Order: sequence, then structure tokens, then C-alpha cells
Amino acid sequence: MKQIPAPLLTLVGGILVTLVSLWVGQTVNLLPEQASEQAPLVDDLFKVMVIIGTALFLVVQGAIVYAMIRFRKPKGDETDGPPIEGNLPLEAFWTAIPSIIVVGLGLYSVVVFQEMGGFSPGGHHGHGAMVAMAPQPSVIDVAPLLGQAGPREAEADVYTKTQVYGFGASPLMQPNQPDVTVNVTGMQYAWIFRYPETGITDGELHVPVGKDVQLLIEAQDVIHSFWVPQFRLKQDALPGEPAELRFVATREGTYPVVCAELCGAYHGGMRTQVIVHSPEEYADWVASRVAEAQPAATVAQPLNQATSAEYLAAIAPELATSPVQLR
Ligand SMILES: [Cu+2]
Repeated sequence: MKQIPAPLLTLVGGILVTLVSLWVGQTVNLLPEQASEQAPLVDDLFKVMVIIGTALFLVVQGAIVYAMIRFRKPKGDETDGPPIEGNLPLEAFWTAIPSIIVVGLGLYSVVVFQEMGGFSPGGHHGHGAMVAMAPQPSVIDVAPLLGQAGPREAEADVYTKTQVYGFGASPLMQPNQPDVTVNVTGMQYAWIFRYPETGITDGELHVPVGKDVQLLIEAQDVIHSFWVPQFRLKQDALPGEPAELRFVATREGTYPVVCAELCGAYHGGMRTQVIVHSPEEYADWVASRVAEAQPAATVAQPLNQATSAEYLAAIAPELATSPVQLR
């Protein structure tokens, strides 16, 4: 039988590896559903990495399996193999290929970062006043805010910061004002969301679908990180350094908000959720929360002078526990 020439074999092998890698990259989906405008950008980058990774895996593993079979020790042969050393073209080749891949992926990721608005942090200086969060001095101060808008809300706007780090609007959206702004505070071990336009405070993030949402994220104690896997967005929450995250949610639903920075003993429990509403549902939610806050605000006032026992008794129903347990 006539031997098939090596260049032809290499060519056929290369085509096969390319086709299989492209197929794997297109069909295998390891990521959760996409729920933001930025998500497809990240997933396309990930797809390219899966394609390249599959090709490298096939080539490297293929070479190992081929060598194991082709150069197998014959039975009874106890001699050493021939000493082989140095192959400049081969070494240049296997140095150049990874270099090209690394530089190429690096450039591509920079393009994705740019499209997501990563290079326009602090582009919203006009919103300095909304950054606006005084570090809350203690947990007990924050507890009533979990339930309803508190008197601290008005005071909060006094604190302004101009420097904002993080993902701003993409360059295309840069001149646009966000539709919804939310001040996000990370603390051991919870997230607090405050809506400066309406005075709503909540332990869950509610946003309307298809609207431009701006989060101004800060931490109260240690470094946390706000992460929504379905949005493909993550932003560190730093004490004293407000960071921005701007996104458009594209799919209604409930998605996890996870703290992605080891922040203490209960870091693993620092989770809440983001609820993406239809615009009507969102308007209903805002209306119901604003209505709820009215009577609550009048009750909150005398609590300022209450003893701690009275105070805890008053907020106990919201915490779904008894005052005895709280003490
Ligand atoms: Cu945390």
C-alpha cells in the first residue's frame, strides 16, 4: 500500500480539528442564560476561547496518543531511545502560536471591554450628587432601611463624590441619561438598594426590562463585589470609592446577585436577587413601595427616641422574628 504523504495528512487533520472545534464552540453552552445587553459580547469572546481551547486540546492530546501508539516500545526491547535535542523551527512554531493566540485574545477582550463601556468610567459627573452615600455607622442604623425608606435618605444626598470607577455606558450610549439610578451598598453580609428618585429602599434589586439602569456601588465595611452571572457583569464594591455599573436588562425574570469577593465568615451567604420586571410591573412595584413607605415613615420618627427594646419590638414583624430572639 502506498504511504499517504505527511503534508496531506497534516492538512486533513488540520481541517478536521478546525471543523470539530468550530462545532464544539457553537453548540456547547456552558454559561447561564443571557439577560443583559452586554451578555452576548462576553459570550462571543468566551465562544472564541472555547474554539481555540478545543483545537489546542485536540492537537496536544492527539500528538500524545499518536506518539504512544507509533513509538511504542517493541516487546523485549530494553534499550534507550535515540537522544533527540533541539529543533529550531519546531520551537519557534510552538512559541509563536501561543503568543499570537494570547495577544489576539487580549486585543479582542479590550474591544469587548470598550463596547461594554469599560473605558468610560466617571463619564457621568453630572450624577455626582446621586452617588451620595454616607457610610452607615452601624448595622442597627441600616436595619429599618431594609423595610422602608428612612429619614437618612434625604441626608444621604449631602455627600457627593465626583470620581466614579467602573463600567459606564458604552460609547454609543454615553450622552444618554440613565432611566433608573440605584445606589447599591454592600455590607457584611447583605446588599441594600436605594432608589434616590423615589426614596425606596429594598434588599432586592428591582429593574425594568429594556431600560438603561445605572448602579452606583459602594461598600460600607470591607471590599465586596456585585455580580449577576446572567448579566455577565461584576463590579467591586469599595468602601469610600463609588463604582459605576450600567446595563440594560433584556429578559424578564429573577436572577441571583452574588457577592464575588471574599468578605468575611458569611461571605457565602451574601446573596440576594435582581428582579427584572416588565415596565408595567415595575411601575406597579414602585407605586406599591412608595405607598407602603408613607405610613411607615411616620412610625419611624418616634423610634429615634425609643429604647433599644422598643425599637426592636417595632421592627420585629418586618424581620419575621420575635423581639426576644433579637435580643
Ligand atoms: Cu461580600
